[in-house]
Amino acid sequence: MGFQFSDAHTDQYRRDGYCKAEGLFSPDEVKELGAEMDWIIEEWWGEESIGWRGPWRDHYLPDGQQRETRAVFLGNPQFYSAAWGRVIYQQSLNNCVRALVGPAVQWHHTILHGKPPERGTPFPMHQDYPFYPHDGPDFVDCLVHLDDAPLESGCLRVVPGSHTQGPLDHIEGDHTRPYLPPDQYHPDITETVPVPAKAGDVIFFSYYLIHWSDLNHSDQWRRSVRIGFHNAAMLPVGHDPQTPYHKVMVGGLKKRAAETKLTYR
Ligand SMILES: O=C(O)CCC(=O)C(=O)O
Repeated sequence: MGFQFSDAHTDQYRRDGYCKAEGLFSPDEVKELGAEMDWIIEEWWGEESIGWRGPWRDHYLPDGQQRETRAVFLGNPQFYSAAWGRVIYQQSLNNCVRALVGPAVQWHHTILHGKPPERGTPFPMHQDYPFYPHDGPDFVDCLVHLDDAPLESGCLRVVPGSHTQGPLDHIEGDHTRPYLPPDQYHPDITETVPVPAKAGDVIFFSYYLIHWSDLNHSDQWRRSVRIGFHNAAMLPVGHDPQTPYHKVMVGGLKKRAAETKLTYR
């Protein structure tokens, strides 16, 4: 029968902006996906990264350690592994996503955030909205855990209910990844709730939810993969309505809005 999403999950998502589906991926699925992700990293990933760049590092890391963090970010694993392609259509994941954002759903992105042991990068407080702004609220990020993510591994931390504020002003620019102004939003002054997880768990969160995560202090990797989906009626902000928006449908049918009809040329 597989994993069942309950009303309690959807109620929490609407109220708090997030919920966790425990064991949504079986141990066998996690094993296959984890092994294929490791293969992709080994085969394709070449660049040592410190993680997100920007002045936020001065506010989240001790003196002298601002550039000592490490991260593996890898986008679009479905370009290299069929198992990762199948994930975006996986029935139990799909059922949850449709319960949260509606029956017609488009896949938007898949990206690995790998935090190595001891110095896996933190993420500053932010919403995901400024990274991929769309014209509505029904955009859900799904954090698929390939490893256990206890507190000390730098698990996700959230501000419950913060999604109701909609998009907030972030510090943005060529010099930084978007982050919330630390004089208003910072772990020292803003109460957050940790959401530890086990391998196979998926945390669903609204792209309006304020969240962050700390350094990985543990001696284990913390690999999680964020998969973004949105209601198919939503378009990226600034999109030319005459141009079709080609993103993969993973649930239901996409209605045509202002776009012109397709023509063979
Ligand atoms: O999983 C984490 O450590 C944080 C990830 C995050 O901030 C994001 O996916 O936007």
